[in-house]
Amino acid sequence: AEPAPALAVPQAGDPALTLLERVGTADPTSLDDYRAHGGYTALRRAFALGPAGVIREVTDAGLVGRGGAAFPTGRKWQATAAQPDHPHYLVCNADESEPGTFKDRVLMEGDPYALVEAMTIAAYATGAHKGYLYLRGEYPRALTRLTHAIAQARNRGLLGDDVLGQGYAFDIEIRRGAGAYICGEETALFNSIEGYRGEPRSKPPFPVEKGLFGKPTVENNVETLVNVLPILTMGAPAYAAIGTAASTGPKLYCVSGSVDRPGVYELPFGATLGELLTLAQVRAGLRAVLLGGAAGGFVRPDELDIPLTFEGTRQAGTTLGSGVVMAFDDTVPLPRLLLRIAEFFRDESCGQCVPCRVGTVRQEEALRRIADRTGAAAAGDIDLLREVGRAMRDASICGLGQTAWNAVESAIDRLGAYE
Ligand code: L3W
Ligand code: SF4
Repeated sequence: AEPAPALAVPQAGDPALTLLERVGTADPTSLDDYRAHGGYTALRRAFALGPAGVIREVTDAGLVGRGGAAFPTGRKWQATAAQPDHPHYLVCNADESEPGTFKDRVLMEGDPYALVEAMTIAAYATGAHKGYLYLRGEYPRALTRLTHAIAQARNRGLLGDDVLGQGYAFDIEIRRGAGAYICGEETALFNSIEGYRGEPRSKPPFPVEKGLFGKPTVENNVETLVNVLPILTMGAPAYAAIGTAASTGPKLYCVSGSVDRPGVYELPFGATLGELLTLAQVRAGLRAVLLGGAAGGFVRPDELDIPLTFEGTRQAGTTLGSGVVMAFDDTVPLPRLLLRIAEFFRDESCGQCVPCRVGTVRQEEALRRIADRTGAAAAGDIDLLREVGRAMRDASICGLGQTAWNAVESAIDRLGAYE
C-alpha cells in the first residue's frame, strides 16, 4: 500500500485557508469527497458565465502568475482566446524545480482534483480542448494522484467529449519531466513535450501566439490555476479584497531551513517576512533568508519587516519569486552555500547561449577559489564576479542565465558575505 502522505502543511485544518483548504482534510483519492468539500462548483459557475465572463472575473480579481514572474493571468488568457489560429492548447507547468520550492507538490498530492477542475476552467475560457500537465519527474506520488483523479473525472463525465453535459470537450494528458530544471522554462517545456531537446526558444513570439506545436498556448503554474477556483466561487471583488491593491489573493510560501516548523504556508499577500518566519518558528541565530529561490536573493535578519507582496519585495530590492523562504542560521558557511548555488546553475544551464554556458562556469570557479581560501576573496575576485554576472543578466536568452548571479550578488551586497 502507498505510505501515508507526508504533506508538510503545518496549518492544515485551519478554517482561514483558501488554497490549502482541502489539503489534509479531504481524501485526495475520492472525487465524491472532493465534491463534498465544494469541488466542481467553480466549473459550474464557469459554464454559467461563459468563456468571456470567466476571463473578466480572472482579470478583475487581479490574479498574476505564481511561478515567479507575476504576469497578469487574465491578459494571458485574453490574448490566447483572441487568436484566430487553432487549435489552442493549455499547458500546466508542474515542473516545480526551483530549489526550495514544494508548494505545487503539496497541492497536487493533497488536492489533485482541484488542479483538474482548474485546468478545465482555464481551457474552457481560452478555447482549448487539450491540456498537457507537465509534471516534474521526481514527483511519483503526485503522478499517482493526478493519474487517478484524471481517470475518475473522465469516468464521471467531468473530462472527455461532453464535460458536465455542456457540449464542451476537454481532456488532459500528463507528461513527465526527466530531471532538467530548464524544462520549467515555458518554451523549453514545449520543446520537451514536442520531443526536442529542452532548450528555451527566443521570445517573442510569446506562447499566447505561438506556443506548443506553434499554436496559441496558455501556460500557467499549478498554484496560479488553483487560484481560479476561489475567484469563481467567491467572485472577483471578494477575491481582490484579499491582500493588497497591487498583490491580490492568498499566497503559498515554502519555508525551510533553520525553522522548527518547515512546510507550505498560506497567508494573504501583505504579511511580513518576519510574521511568516515566526509562524514557522524560526530558530535563534538567524544569519540570512533566501527569498524567491536560487534565482531570488538573500535578505538580512534586520530586514524581516519586508512585506510579502510583489510591490513590497520589489521596493526592497528583492523578489518574491515562487515563494521560497529559506532560513540560514550562523552555523552555515556562506561561501560554501554560494558555491552550491553556483554549482546548481552551472549544472542546469542548457548550454545554448554563451553568456550562461560560460558565465555559470566562471562564476562557479571564482566562488570555489574563494571557498577553498576559507571564504576570503582575493583582489579581483569580486570584480570578476560582477562582470560575469552583468554579462549573464544582460545577454542570456532565458531566465536561468539572467538570474544565475542574483543570489551571489545579494550575498555580496546585502550580507557582506566575503567581508
Ligand atoms: C504575452 C507578452 N505573454 C510575458 C508571459 C510569458 C510567461 C509569463 C512571464 O520566468 C520567472 C523567472 C525565473 N504577451 C508577454 C507575455 N508574457 N510578456 O508572461 O514571462 P517572463 O518572461 O517574465 O518570465 P518567465 O520566463 O516565465 C519565470 C523565476 O520565475 N523563478 C523561477 C521559478 C521556478 C518555478 C518553479 O519551480 N515552479 O516557477 C524564480 O524566481 O527566474 O524570472 O508565460 O510568456 N507581451
Ligand atoms: Fe540555456 Fe542558459 Fe541560455 Fe537559458 S540562459 S537558454 S539555460 S544557456
